[in-house]
Amino acid sequence: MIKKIEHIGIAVNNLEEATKTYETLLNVAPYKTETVEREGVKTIFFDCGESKIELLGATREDSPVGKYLSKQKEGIHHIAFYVDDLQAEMQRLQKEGFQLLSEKPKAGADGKSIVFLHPKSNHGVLVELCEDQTQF
Ligand code: CMX
Repeated sequence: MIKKIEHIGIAVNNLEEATKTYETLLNVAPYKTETVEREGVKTIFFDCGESKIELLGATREDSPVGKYLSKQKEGIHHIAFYVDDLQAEMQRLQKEGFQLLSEKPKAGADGKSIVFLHPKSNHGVLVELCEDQTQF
């Protein structure tokens, strides 16, 4: 079951500048910085009530965020939903015809197991499903 919006991912060209902007906007300092080499991304997390804001900067041009920034302007890159049972949600959505971008959950940033759904399945929005990391 989907429980809440866990975070909104925002792709930015300059992480340092964007961090200052969001620090001022949210009036809070980031609680975490993490690089996920496999995804070619550096992330900065801000607490935002029940949800979080994740700033995403590319560490490689050929990474998903690098490609996104080369094709589109910076902005909202994905919405992440927190689920209580990732495997069950994956099976449910696959049966419903959604395109999952990996067969198994992967280790994501901020201690989460994650799976993405292709934006074409969701009317142009890249969706992430996540749960607290249980493996890896
Ligand atoms: N939001 C909405 N649309 C997107 C998108 C995004 N974030 N990224 C790509 N697209 C669109 C493109 O504009 C393009 O649309 P058109 O066909 O209309 O031009 C289409 O998707 C391209 O799809 P594709 O050819 O299948 O694939 P790409 O090589 O562009 O890759 C995607 C797109 C979503 C499959 C890839 O980015 C991916 O696997 N993402 C999941 C992993 C990820 O994003 N990791 C970074 C975040 C990690 C983290 O949060 O820690």
